Amino acid sequence: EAAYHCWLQYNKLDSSIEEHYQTYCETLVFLDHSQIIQAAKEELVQGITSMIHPPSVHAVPLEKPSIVLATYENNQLKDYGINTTVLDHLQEDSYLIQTITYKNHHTIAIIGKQDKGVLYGAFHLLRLMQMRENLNELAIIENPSNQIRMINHWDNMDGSIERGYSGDSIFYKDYEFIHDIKRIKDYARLLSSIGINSLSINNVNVHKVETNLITKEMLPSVAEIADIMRCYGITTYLSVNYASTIEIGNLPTADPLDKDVQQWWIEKTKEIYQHIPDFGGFIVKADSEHRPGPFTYNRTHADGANMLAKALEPFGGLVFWRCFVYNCLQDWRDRKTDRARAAYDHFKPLDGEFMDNVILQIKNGPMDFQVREPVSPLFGALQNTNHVLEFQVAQEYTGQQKDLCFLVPQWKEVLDFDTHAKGEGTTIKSIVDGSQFDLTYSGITAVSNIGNDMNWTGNTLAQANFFGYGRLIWNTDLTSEEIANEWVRITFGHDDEVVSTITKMLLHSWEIYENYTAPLGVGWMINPGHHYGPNIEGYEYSLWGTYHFSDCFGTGVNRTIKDGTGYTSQYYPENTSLYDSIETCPDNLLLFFHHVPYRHQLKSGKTVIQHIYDTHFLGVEQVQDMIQKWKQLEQNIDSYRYKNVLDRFNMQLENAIEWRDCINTYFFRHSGIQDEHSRLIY
Ligand code: BDP
Repeated sequence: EAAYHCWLQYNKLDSSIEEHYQTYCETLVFLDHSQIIQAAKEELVQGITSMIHPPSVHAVPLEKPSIVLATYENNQLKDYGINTTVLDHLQEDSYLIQTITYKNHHTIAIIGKQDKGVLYGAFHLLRLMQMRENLNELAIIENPSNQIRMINHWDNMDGSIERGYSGDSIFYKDYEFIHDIKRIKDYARLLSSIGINSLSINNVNVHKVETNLITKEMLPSVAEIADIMRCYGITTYLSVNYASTIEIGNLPTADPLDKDVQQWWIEKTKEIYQHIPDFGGFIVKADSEHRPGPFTYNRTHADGANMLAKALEPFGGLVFWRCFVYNCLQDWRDRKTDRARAAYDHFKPLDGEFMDNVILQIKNGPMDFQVREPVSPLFGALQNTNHVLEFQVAQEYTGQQKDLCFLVPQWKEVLDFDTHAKGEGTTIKSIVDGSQFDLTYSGITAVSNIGNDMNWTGNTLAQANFFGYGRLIWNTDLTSEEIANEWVRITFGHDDEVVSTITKMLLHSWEIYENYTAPLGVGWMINPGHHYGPNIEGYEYSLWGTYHFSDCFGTGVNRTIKDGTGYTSQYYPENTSLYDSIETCPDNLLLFFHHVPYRHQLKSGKTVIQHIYDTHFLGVEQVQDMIQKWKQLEQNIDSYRYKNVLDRFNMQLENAIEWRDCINTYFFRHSGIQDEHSRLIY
């Protein structure tokens, strides 16, 4: 089924283009050997066979047109006259693709700095062919923007996935490993085709059963997954329970300064590396949402993280320590305990106290993957601690892969945001790629959106988020348009109407989703627990710290310095004043930073209340419009994918209508202000 293959479609080419590609594709020459190069070989053979016809494969240079693949220190490259010195200063995952003449024959050379680069280059060439590009004058140098390009699974061993919207886990079922080697291998192919090089395979909320993943009973099965991932250049990680010493170690404590605790982790880590010699390390969610952590022992998060880092250090392992630490039992009447402040308040004072193999993992915003949030002020504030940015590819708060919400434009806004940490131009992307503060480890990670549904992502169009995430973090300068267009073409083919309709849908979908959900950056207003659909006051009087403070006079959260929570002071002065002043605060974040009367006038010229009404009516119309446009594609898309998406759109419409009606009615009745177009009645 086309849906299963996602963007690795490799459909038969038209004869005109086939002729052009055929010259090169008759012959493949692999000058080096490794497991990873073997994967590149399999992929090229598979791709070329199904697009054109089976190539012949060789291990020595041949005097005829060919595709030649090697790592850059291979001596035979001299004969080909290729200068590979540009790779000297590039990252280990970099590669070249060049069209050259070798003994009078047109040849395409794919040269990786290491074997991983060869594999990435092979996928790149296949993508060029899927895109129908001309191959005659290729001169490509690729060097990833980010060193760590990771995906975190939130899979549980019972088979469920926390915040999973595409079926169950591909790794576990009924507290056992599934051992579905074929599917895991296909997953690895998808991951490496977009440059992902790190994978954690279990939920950050590590419950009783998953705590056992680091025991001798289960490590062989973890190793089996790691073995597959390794062939695709992907390092495997596990989320661990901070209190493992108590849960499975028979110790009375998890105090990070306790000698027995330290020793237990040293032994345990040794054991893990016996099973998986290139094991990546641990992901840790500690002292967050009822997970255990060092606070219990009056220790800091640096104490906790460093204790694990010491155990991993001899093996080159890493600790990803999450900064999603806040009090989820806070007293909502105390407006000074603003949840948005929490990550910065906890971790900024510890900057510089972490070992070098600890990487702090920071969500893009200060709250929790809402449709609109400002950027976390920890970026730019941490200057002496390795860290990565965390996105959520799973659409927990953005429609749960029923509603269409292409998140690349949102991620781009985050990456392009200027923190001003070292003056103008200190963008988030230049911080998380490690260059601004010269970090040893840096990059981007994200919560996975895949499951065992036939099409991996529930809504087939949600494949675009998976693909887009990988492509964007590999090259943070790609535009949303480029990524969307590329994905549509290689996934659905080159029919003009299909390409233009789906590309436009993707590019507008975030804005559309925002239109009918929580307005102006205020967030939440979502059903507690499962987080789908509206519930305006669902969290308003709970302890989770996520409020909008709407009453009959106004709405929004006052996070200003003068009389609010003071959150705005966590930014560098340029952004503090931007957000602190109601005059300069951007409309789309107004209610995140300010409490305003309903008749407050936005920069758009509209009042807040009229903006709410208008966007909510508009959002529903936009969904209706997408459905109409989708229906026009029926003849041009295979029936599975057509129907899969149409079903989701119908659910989205129902959802959008419910949001519109709940939000508009709520604000109408609270404010008593009529819609200018009289669309509301009591
Ligand atoms: C929230 C999810 C929750 C996760 C938590 C986390 O609702 O299920 O456990 O984030 O990131 O978005 O740890």
